[in-house]
Amino acid sequence: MKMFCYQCQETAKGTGCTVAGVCGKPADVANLQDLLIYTVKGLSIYSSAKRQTTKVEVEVNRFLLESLFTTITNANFDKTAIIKKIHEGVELRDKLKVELLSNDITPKFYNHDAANWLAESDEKLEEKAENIGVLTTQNEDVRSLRELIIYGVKGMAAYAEHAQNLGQENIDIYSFIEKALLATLDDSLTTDELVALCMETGKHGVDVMALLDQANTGRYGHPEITKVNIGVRNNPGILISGHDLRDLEDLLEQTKNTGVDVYTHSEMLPAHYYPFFKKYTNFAGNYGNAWWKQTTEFETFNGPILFTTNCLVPPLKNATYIDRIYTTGSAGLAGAVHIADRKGDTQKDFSSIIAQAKKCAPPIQIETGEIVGGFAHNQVMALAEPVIEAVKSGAIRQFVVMAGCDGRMKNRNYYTDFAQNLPKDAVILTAGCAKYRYNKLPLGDINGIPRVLDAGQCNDSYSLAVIALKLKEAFGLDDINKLPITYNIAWYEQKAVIVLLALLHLGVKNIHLGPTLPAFLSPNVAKVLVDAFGISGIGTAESDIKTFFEPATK
Ligand code: FSO
Ligand code: SF4
Repeated sequence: MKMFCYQCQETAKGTGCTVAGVCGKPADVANLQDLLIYTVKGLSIYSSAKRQTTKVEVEVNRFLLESLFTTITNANFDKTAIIKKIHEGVELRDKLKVELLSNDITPKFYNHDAANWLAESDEKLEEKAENIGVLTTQNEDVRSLRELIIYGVKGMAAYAEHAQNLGQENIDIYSFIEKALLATLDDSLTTDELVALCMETGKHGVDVMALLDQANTGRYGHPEITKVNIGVRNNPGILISGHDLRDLEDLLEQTKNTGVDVYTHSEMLPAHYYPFFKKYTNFAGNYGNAWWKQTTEFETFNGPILFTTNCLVPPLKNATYIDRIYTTGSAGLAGAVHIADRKGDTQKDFSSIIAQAKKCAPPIQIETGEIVGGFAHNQVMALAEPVIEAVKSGAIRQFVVMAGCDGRMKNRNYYTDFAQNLPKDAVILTAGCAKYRYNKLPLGDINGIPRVLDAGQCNDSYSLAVIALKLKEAFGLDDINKLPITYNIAWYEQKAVIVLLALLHLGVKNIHLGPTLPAFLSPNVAKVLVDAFGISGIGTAESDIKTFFEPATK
């Protein structure tokens, strides 16, 4: 076994990647990512102790988030960048250690290896990386719960980083991340205590998504119903992917009047729904589909592609676009140019991307038409009256939340079949890249309300929760589960884990999770989730539609 990773839905054989990642992550990078997590745990030993009495340095907070985000599936494949981060983390840890110990503060776990190991050389570092991974926790239930917490915290860090980039912070999120990471070093915790911590992770998941929602809408306005063009224009273009809206803002500012158009890919599509970005006349539309189709879509795009976050797929051997890939923030790929972070509140410098774009041919058209979206909480609530009326009159029988992620596996055709065959009086609520499985189908509308309501990116699942809570109020119900809403969620990586934990925290029951249940759930932990929350997997589209709609047809 060269590595062990089972953090995403596409993990090898549904049990774990042990030789190389199905995602393209080589064993050495996987092990170094484990060591980066270990480094953040070591840093947290000191930063959490300091945080109890005083403010912690901005660079420590930034490091916490960036490092966790860097290890999310499909974010960073650059070994050199990860090694650099580990050194940076050990240095930050040792600085805090000297400071605290000189003030006679000896934090809990100060004698743990994570608090003291030394990164003597890159070679030693790789050796170390092989010995601190997931499997060092022997008990499979404890391991399962520890990893569930870590993956939740990774998702939390991703959302907190986007908010941080927009100048919004919540110190409680940093404290909780540290607490959660330290809990995974604590052999005295019982499985019950770890389950409780998973639920607490969900609570902070709600908080971080609320924070990001506030940061996004505060700066860019509330998403509104928008038609997004999926064809192309005649100018050269830059394709921007990932989730970071601040990066998009900088790029649009710098491409203004340059003759270069900007297109969104995958999870950047919902940026079109924000009023702020509509003033950019070179913001041309959305090109392509969900992340995993990039290996063909980047060939025909012709221009540079900027990754602000995951999901990045390492280009295939015969790919022609590697020299057109740029990464920034937590994203990284060996061989691609990495655009440095902004200093303070200044813009990032995207001039090299724009210069390359000018020399490229315009994108080749692969689709024509429009997608409609922008149904985040504010917009849906503006339509509350007709929506409530449609439910009361029976025109809308049920909502189905189909938020989450898309992925490569063939069995995800289930979601297209499911959407296509839903009864005509059902409306889909969605967020995240899962929508690409059905957002171009002619599903029509009910009394003018589209049958696919897209709230935005995966973090905008928060919007769906807000909508559910408001509908609960409007219908005078005492339980969110009494609403005519079914949850059929598709997951892929760790942001979906925090979204799931957040929904559980909000009391949502009977969520169907597919296309397969996480490999990191041990049978006992899975049983806890089934017993307490009624979580289940999926069947066939036909049988699930029958089950979901049975109570209403009886
Ligand atoms: Fe998708 Fe990738 Fe947004 Fe994820 S592009 S899979 S859950 O990064 O974060 O929905
Ligand atoms: Fe495997 Fe997923 Fe981990 Fe990649 S992220 S190594 S595919 S489990």
